[in-house]
Amino acid sequence: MDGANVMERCDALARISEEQGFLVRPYGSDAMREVNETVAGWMRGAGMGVRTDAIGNLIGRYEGTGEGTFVLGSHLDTVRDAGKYDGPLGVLTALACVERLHDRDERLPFAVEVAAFADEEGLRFGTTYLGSSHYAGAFDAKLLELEDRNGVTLADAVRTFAGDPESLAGTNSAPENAIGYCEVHIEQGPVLEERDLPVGGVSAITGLSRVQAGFSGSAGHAGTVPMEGRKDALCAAAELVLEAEAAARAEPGSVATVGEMSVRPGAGNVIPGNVDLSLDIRHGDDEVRGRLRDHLEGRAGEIAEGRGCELRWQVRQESVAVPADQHLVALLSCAIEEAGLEALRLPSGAGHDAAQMAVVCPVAMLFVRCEGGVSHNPAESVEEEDVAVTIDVMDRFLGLVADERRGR
Ligand code: HGY
Ligand code: MN
Ligand code: MN
Repeated sequence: MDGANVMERCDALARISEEQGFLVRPYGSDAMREVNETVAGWMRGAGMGVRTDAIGNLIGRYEGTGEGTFVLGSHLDTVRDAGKYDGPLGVLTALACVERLHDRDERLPFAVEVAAFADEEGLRFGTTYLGSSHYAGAFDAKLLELEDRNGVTLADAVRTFAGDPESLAGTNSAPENAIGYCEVHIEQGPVLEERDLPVGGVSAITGLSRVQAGFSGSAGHAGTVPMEGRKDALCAAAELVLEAEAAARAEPGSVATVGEMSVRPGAGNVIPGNVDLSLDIRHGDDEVRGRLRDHLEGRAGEIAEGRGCELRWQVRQESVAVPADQHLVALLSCAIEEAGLEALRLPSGAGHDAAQMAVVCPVAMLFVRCEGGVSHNPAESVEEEDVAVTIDVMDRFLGLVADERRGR
């Protein structure tokens, strides 16, 4: 299994989309079902046992000779108009490592599981880490009542796609004896390209808050209602968008993004009466992120009041910043150096399932250079030789973990 095969498989999965013309694979979609079936076939071909859990994560297991399980993986869901590699590259390079073991007829002193998580991006329900939160035993039952844009609850989506939603909280599908998790992921940033390095170890994963905000004002005739006294919900939302940008610019290391907005009733000659918008707030320090979130909630209230609108503010989900496990990162750095490369460590501004997996075991991540740092965009691209290096480093990394388990 080499870089070319992984690239071909990324191409194959990228052709499985819920909509024509661009790549989008939301939780619970037919496209997700189809990629799970496709990857399950590849897992079986690598001598793995395959199962899916109650939220729809696909899990392949390659037995070892001793106690314990090392988990690799990433997610198979995507954002809207996605690239080919965010998620699938991590699952497929993990599978490539198992295929190498299988081809060598080698068994490690622990089992290897490849977890292909069913929802990390949260495109459908505005949450994040849904799949890995159940796998790791941290699923929040309150999320079950969240509705997608068609009014379908997460509970119903789980029931249709995978299993019993009531069974998700308080249970996990991870192996009892997980000894560690390591996720390969495109960097989604410019650092490795700037340093001319194919891979790098991740030092920490940012914390993030996902908020659903909304303003309701008064819809009205665009031609007859004077500017004075309007309760224009879109102007209120626009003020908050710029406020979020200004506040994040003023707070070093923070980012704030409004990625989604819906305007109702949505007619050119009607003053918008109702607007919903998403707000994504991140920082490596949870305290700073909390202060920024609360500041923006306060400003949103002032904006609403000043414009005679009502404010809706719902924190959909938050995840704390997670440092990588120092020992695992040290082993990963050894593997990178054994491959003849500088072992750079860099923080992740993106969230990853590894942040959720830290609930259940020590975690590490290996970033792969991606062109221009571009991601969440169909222009996302990686070099085949960087993928080959990635598989080689991960193969070495598993060997180092195995040597440790054997007491070498
Ligand atoms: O939003 C993120 O950071 C990740 O792509 N889910
Ligand atoms: Mn991702
Ligand atoms: Mn992503």
